[in-house]
Parts: sequence; structure tokens; C-alpha cells
Amino acid sequence: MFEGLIDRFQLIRRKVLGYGRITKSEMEIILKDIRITLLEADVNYKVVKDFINDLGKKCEKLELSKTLKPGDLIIKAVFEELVLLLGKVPQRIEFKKDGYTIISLIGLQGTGKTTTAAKLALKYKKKNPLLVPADIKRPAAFEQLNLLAERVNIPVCPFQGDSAIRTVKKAKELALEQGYGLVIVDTAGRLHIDEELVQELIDINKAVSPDYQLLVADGMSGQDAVNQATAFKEKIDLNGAILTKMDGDAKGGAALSITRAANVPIFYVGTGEDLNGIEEFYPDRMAQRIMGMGDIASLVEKVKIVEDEIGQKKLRKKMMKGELNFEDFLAQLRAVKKLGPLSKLAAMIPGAKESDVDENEMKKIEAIINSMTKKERFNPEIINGSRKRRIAAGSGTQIRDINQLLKQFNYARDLLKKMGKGKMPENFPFKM
Ligand SMILES: Nc1nc2c(ncn2[C@@H]2O[C@H](COP(=O)(O)OP(=O)(O)O)[C@@H](O)[C@H]2O)c(=O)[nH]1
Ligand SMILES: [Mg+2]
Repeated sequence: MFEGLIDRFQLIRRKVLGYGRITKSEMEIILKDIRITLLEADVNYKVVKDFINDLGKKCEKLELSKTLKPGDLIIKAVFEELVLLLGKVPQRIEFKKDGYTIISLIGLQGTGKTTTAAKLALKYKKKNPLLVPADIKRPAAFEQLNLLAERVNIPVCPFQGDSAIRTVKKAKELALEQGYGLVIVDTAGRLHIDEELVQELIDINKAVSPDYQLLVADGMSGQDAVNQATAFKEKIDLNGAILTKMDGDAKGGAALSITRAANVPIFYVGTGEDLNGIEEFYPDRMAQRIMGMGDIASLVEKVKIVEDEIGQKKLRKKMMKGELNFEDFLAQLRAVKKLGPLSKLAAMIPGAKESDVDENEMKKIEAIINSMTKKERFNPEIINGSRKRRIAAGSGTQIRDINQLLKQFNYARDLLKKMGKGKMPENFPFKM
């Protein structure tokens, strides 16, 4: 992402930090370097002009400090101005607590709407999303959305004849009936913004009034993305943008221009064809990345995700060998809880249905395990009558709950062992 831009900023940074003193003439050189760098990254001309003006004024007012070199102060000022340029604060979808939130994705053809719809559905899987095919222009579009949805196991609203409007209305009905928490509408794209397209979007808005209308634009398209945002904004409300294909050779122009030039903040960036390839956009982290200051916060987040995945894999392997203990059980329970509603736990267990899992039962299980000593968790065999009484009292449950959990646990351990040896169960009775 932004390789050229990052390289140039590295050079600028080094040059600035290398100056012993920074007089008016050095400052002019710095500003000129930054100006050229931004223009070469295809940042909107007017945006660059304002940026340089603001930065120049800010640097004039810098007060010399004993601890910081003037170069440091200037780098900090550039960084701060970049953060402002990128939108200052992160933009987030605010999901409704009750009912569903509708996000409509709009944009030209090939920008990544359908892919992004599936990515968002995966990202917010715990919101129980429904994907809505509202692209009626291309027959393959419905098919494409279905294929992507299948890959991530997300339901797609059935297409209603040849009508995008009826399809979105149907989706709204389904959302109410079946309790979907997030409705993602994949609208039709065009090569250009035309009357017909705009009318269709207006009709969709009338039919379902989306909570968010996000423009999906190709991050490599530079100022074109700004033009698209401006053109759409003349006709319909845009809450923000998603810039895709940032993994490619995007120069930075789109990201650095769109917020200020079109007044459309960036919500997400697409970072790959893979359906995990979407990231929330953080102006400060992006500015850090551009200035080569190390993208520390997102790195930390990434490391954590990878570590979690490795932990889960190890655990699964162990379980398949029949080496399950209550400590693992609890870890698994907590990991799944982080993923969202516990009904989804069933999805991880072959043969179980979602309806087999009861949220309250899960809370009870957690309470029981929490009341066990470490020794008991690792050696469930030692849990005798008096231990059961203590655990029941500690967790506010009955002896029979403990018995049931132990039975369940033994059953699961045997079953996993069998599965590990290649024997799949017919059914997994998860109910306690
Ligand atoms: N490398 C990369 N490719 C993407 C990204 N988002 C979408 N694409 C690709 O762009 C192409 C067009 O995407 P599609 O979702 O069909 O665009 P739509 O016409 O707007 O629905 C597909 O080949 C996608 O795989 C991204 O973030 N990175
Ligand atoms: Mg599409």
C-alpha cells in the first residue's frame, strides 16, 4: 500500500531530521518536497494546496523546545496534519441495539461492491447478517453473491423476479421475521453514473431507507474516486466510503483526497481479494504508516488475531486426541463467546444444530467450571460427591447440573476421540 508515497515520506523525514536548524528557507524546501510528493501520489490539487498552507502556518507557530529538535516538531506537525486530512477520527457503523441495521453499498462497476458485501457480512457475522442481491443488471451478479455467501456461510435473500426494489423490500420483511441484525444491500453498478442508476438508488432508499450508504470505490483510482463520491453525493446521501484494492499499487491519492475534497469519510479499506481482506480505517494509523513511523497499533491487533488462531488450532488438535479437560472447555467457551452469540457454538460442532444450544445453559456451564479448582478442571475424574456439593454451592447450581455436565463432558471427550480417529458421529446431543 502506498509504497511510493511511503518511500518519499521516508526521505523527507530523514532530510528534516538531518537539519541542524530550520530557517525559512529550509522550511520552504520541506513544504515543497511534501507538495510534490502529494501531487505525485495523485492527491487532489486543491487538497494539496490547503494542506501545505495549513502545515506552513502550523510550523510558523511552532515553539522551540529544549527536548525536541526542530525536525521532530515539524515531523510531528506533518503527522498531525495528515491525520486531519485522513478524517481525524475513525468512522464506525453504529449498530442498532434492537432490530436491524441496513447498509447499502453503492458505486461503479468493478469497484468491489459484491466482494465487500460478503467481507462485511463475514466481519460482522455475529450481528446475524443477511446479504441482499439488488444488482439486477448482470445475471451473474446474483450468482456471484451467492457463491461468496456460501463460502462464509451467510444467508442471501432470495431474488424477487427482476426487481431490485422488491428484493430489498423482501429483505426487510425477512429481517423482521427472522431477526437478522444486519442487512447488507449489494446494489447494481454501472460504468458511469447515469440517470437510471441514480433513480434505482433513490427508489431503494425510499423502499428501505438504509442506515448507511457507503460508496465503494477503487483505492487505485486516485482522484477518480473523489469524482465518483462528488457525483453520487449530488444525488443521494453518502455516509462514507470504502476504498478497495489497497493491497494493490494504490498511490494514496484516493485515500488522501476523498475526505476533504468530497467530504466523504473513509469507513473501511479493502486489502485483498480474500474475504478477510477488510480493515477498519484509522486516520492516525494510516498517517503513521505513510510517514514510515511503524503501524504499531494495527500490528498489535494483527499479532493478537494470529495468536488466537494458533491457540484454537492447538486446542482442536488436542481435543481430537481425546485430551480434553475443563480448562480447555472453558477456554473454548470463552473463545466462542468472543465470536458472538453462543448459538454459533453449535456451528463448530459437527452434527449439532444451532437450536441445540441454549444461552442460559452455557452461562450455567461457565459458572460450574469457574467453581472448580484447577486440579478438578484438569482431572475431572476426582470430582466426587463432596466436591460436587461444593461446586454446586459455589456456582449456584444443583448437584444434578454437575452430574449432567460431567456426563456431557465425558461424552464429548469420547466423541472427540472417536472423531479424531476418523469416526464421525451421527448426531451430537449438545443439550444438557
Ligand atoms: N486485490 C483486491 N481485489 C479486490 C478487492 N475488492 C474487490 N476485489 C476484486 O475486484 C473485482 C471486482 O469486484 P466485485 O466485488 O465483483 O465488484 P462490483 O462490480 O463492484 O460488485 C473482483 O475480482 C474482486 O475479487 C480488494 O480489496 N483487493
Ligand atoms: Mg457486483
